[in-house]
Amino acid sequence: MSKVVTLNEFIMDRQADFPFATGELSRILNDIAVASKIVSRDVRQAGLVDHILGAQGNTNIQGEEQQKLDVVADEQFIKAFEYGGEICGIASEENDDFVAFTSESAKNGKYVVLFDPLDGSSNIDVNVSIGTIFSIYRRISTVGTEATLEDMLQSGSEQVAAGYVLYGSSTMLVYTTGRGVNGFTLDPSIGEFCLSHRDMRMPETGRLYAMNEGNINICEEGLREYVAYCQSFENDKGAPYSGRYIGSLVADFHRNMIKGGIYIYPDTTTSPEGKLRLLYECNPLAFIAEQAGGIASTGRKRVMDLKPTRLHERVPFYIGSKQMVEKAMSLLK
Ligand code: P6P
Repeated sequence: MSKVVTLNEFIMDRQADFPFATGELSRILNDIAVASKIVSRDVRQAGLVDHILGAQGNTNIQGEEQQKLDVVADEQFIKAFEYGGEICGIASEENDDFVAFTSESAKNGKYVVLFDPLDGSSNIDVNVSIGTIFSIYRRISTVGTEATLEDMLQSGSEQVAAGYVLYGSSTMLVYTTGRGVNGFTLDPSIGEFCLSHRDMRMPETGRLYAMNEGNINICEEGLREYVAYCQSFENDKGAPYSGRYIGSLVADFHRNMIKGGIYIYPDTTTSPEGKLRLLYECNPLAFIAEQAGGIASTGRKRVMDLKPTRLHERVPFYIGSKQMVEKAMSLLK
């Protein structure tokens, strides 16, 4: 039986992977891990504790009804970042504007974190897996001052680390610092994230496609052609693919990381920019996908090349196994 490697041990062993300074990534990822354990505890009690279940009664900037757990998770991560000492500011799906921390300690932080604290939260009440997605950048503004909007609007190619937490049948934390992707499973009996998926690689191809086909008549013709290809006997497998759409991005993405597949959320006539947010959903997953050998595109452009102009801007999203995304893109052209 091999030795259990905890997240902290792994990061310390790989300190050289994060060239900016020893210990900084450890502290940031540790802050994320601690907040994730708290959110995992709350998610697993959601059905029991009435202060958690159900809607908060507000709507966020996305116009989406905020679930109580959204707010709890958002507050947990912001608290972890604000007092962790490395982060000078954050942007979150749940907050209309970015947050520049004001303490002297935080203003000396060298990094910003953009995150979706609980993506797929509409699934909470039906007990379907949900997730946290995060993206870490070095700040552009001067250390010792308050974070600026410019710090938040960086291209995905500038990310120094990115990851997700999946609150599924087990709670997993998966991250990259640009040197491969590694996955850790929370062992509740010891409260530690333990290395369970070393050097994750996304299969080059697969036969699972994830898309809300309710959009099939309001998306572009090329995508309809691709879905027909997936469903035909004349595709690269000689048999129809399987449709698998959980309606929870992190769960759909993680499945494709393991089994191979493609996730598509296109632009439609009703949502011309698509639905998913560039900064804290598409860019972090794009970093992970590329590090694992996959592709992340808007259907025409590499997601991580885009220059963001707004905190909550949305983009069409095609992400997954290299050959599957390339095939979809070829039909879009
Ligand atoms: P639809 C959840 O709100 C989310 O952002 C992703 O997690 C998920 O893949 C998608 O939206 C589901 O959207 O329009 O298919 O319900």
